[in-house]
Amino acid sequence: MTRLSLATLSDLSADVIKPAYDPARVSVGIVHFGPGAFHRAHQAAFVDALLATDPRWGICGVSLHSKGVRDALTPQDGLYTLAILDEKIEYQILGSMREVLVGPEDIDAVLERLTRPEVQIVTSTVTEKGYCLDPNWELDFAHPDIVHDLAHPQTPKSYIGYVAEGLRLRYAAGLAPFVLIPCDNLPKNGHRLKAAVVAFVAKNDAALAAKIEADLACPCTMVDSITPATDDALRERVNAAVGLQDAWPIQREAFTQWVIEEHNHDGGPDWASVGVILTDNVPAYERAKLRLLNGPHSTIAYTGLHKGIESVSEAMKDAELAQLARDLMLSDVVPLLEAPKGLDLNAYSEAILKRFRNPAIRHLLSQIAWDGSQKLPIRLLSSLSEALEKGQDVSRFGVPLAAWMRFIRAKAVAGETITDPLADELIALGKGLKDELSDVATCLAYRKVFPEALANDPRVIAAVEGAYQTLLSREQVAA
Ligand code: CS2
Repeated sequence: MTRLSLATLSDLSADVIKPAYDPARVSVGIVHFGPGAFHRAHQAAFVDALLATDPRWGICGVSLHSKGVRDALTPQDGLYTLAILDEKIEYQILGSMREVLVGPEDIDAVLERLTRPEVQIVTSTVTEKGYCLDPNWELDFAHPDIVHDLAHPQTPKSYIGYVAEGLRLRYAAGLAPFVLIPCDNLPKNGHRLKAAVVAFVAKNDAALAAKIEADLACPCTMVDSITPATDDALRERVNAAVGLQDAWPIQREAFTQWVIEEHNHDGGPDWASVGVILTDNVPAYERAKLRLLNGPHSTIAYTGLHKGIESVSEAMKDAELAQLARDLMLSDVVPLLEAPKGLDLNAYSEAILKRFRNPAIRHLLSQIAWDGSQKLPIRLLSSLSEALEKGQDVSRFGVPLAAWMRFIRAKAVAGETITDPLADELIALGKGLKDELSDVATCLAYRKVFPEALANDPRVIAAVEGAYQTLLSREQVAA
């Protein structure tokens, strides 16, 4: 089968949506760290729409660890297929990713891109752990990559190290800083990223840190689109539909949302023209999304895996899990939130539940279960703390927490590992559990996930113990 590329664009099946511009004439104006599935399905699609009228915003993707994206996309001239799998199925070729670099192999090239005058925006989807923050959301100076980058700032490994060195070089060249737009599911992502960069730079150069503090625009964002990882089934389906071979197509639902805090960027892209919401109230959107979508997502992931269920839409067919997700949203979380202007949180929750039921998408619970130590505090524990403050009943919050504890235990017993930056410690924790109620205290004492005040609250202990007991009894029945 012929490979997708600029030269073969005209061989695509007739109903495939093609770029509305000539990708060869696009210049790179954005450097993006972490060109994984989410970025390529979400931000790269907004940029693709932008390129139809403004060719300055092509993306240079930078992978910090793996070569896979570069190796797949370079022979395709950066082109790939976005499969939109929903009530309507659509295949669209995106051309916004103009090149892909691999940090460890191309440090100089990455730094060169960051110091081009026409590169005005740096974005990231490096996941929660890529920001190298500690549990207080401050830069973790003990993180091995940060230790390395402070000692060798000109050959960075971390995202923070690249941004810091890029900014230093820009100031040295008399250029204005780029606008830095983080796109990860992290509350107040812009504020936290900027604080981390300033703290990093301050270690070596206080004057430069002060300049960055004063000049750098680093808006907060909320990003949303369900994007399951690519598998062979998707590759086969896409190749058959588009009529060319694509080594790394991407899939997502039709819904996509990007909210960016208003910020100064003279001559920047007209984001609003492609449907990006610019607002001064990102926190309200971000809290609603993290707690009403991601919190229930993680809840369904751990409870669903415990029941032997594989995907979100299957889990939503399980009456108990569907009810759990709905009750958590509508009864426990909605009362804690302030709605962004014009958004009805009950309708928003119902729309999320409908997205979870989307039968055209197979979103694996095992994928959502990745990085639980990073996700649970953001998605669930923040709501739990506020529910405690308000004196709300917190028993339902015990269910995902207990299920996560059993997930770790199951992996440890099976001799498997988990995808989590704290995997080794968590597997050791799992091995030490005894399959009895005392496990709850052992897990709640794990300070990298559970803050002391929360872990010692009798209402939390009771909620988690109650849920844990139920899971243990089910396992006994199943055995
Ligand atoms: C999911 C998210 O994998 C996960 O943890 O909860 O990737 C989720 O699908 C997106 O945030 C939706 O916008």
